[in-house]
Amino acid sequence: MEGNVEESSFILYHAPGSCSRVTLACLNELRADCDVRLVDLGAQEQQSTWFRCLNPAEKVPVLEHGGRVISETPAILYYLAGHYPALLPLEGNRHQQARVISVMSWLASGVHPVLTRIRVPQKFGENVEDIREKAFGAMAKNFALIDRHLTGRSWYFEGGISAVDFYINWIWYRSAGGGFDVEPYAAFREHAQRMAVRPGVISMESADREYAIKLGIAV
Ligand SMILES: N[C@@H](CCC(=O)N[C@@H](CS)C(=O)NCC(=O)O)C(=O)O
Repeated sequence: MEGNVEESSFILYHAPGSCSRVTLACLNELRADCDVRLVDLGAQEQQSTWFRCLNPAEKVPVLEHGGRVISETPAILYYLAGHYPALLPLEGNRHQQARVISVMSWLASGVHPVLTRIRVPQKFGENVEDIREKAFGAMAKNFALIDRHLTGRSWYFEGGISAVDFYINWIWYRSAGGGFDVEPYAAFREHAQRMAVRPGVISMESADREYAIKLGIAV
């Protein structure tokens, strides 16, 4: 049952280092009232009964708001934009709105799974080196597309910084940390430099270091 949605604060189920950093950084940038609940992926807490009740797909992030539960990063960002319109440029016509959904869907379904193969290739087979090599090749194509799009612009969409900038920034950070060579992508690198000084990113990174310490893991 839904509580008083408008007066409720957000609850984010988050795992340090994971894609829930995108939502966390956005919430921090917006200075939204948010309670973070940690999910220990290393201890398979995403498979626990309590977490499965929130998300049977066993994935973070999950956002709870006034009793409403939302999973999947694009859906969460879309929901948050209903409360914070500056988060996504959704005020245009149906085609412009579809473009925003299209980019987020591509990041979630076309780019993130490649990143998972770079970071945890052992999930996908025994020939770990081969899986990583192929994923590096696929990620190079994704980076080239993002880099080309960012060339000559500061942010992904013309109107200014949006949730998509936080989303691609997480992909940059996780790819670089996973050994992918980010150097050839100058426009994307400059974007990462701009993102590194955003208040939402700075506070998210500092909080996430603390969360990781709490769970005894490295991010
Ligand atoms: N499509 C989902 C993917 C979420 C996802 O893959 N989350 C990872 C962390 S980055 C996770 O919870 N993994 C736990 C598992 O696979 O067991 C989204 O965009 O939110």
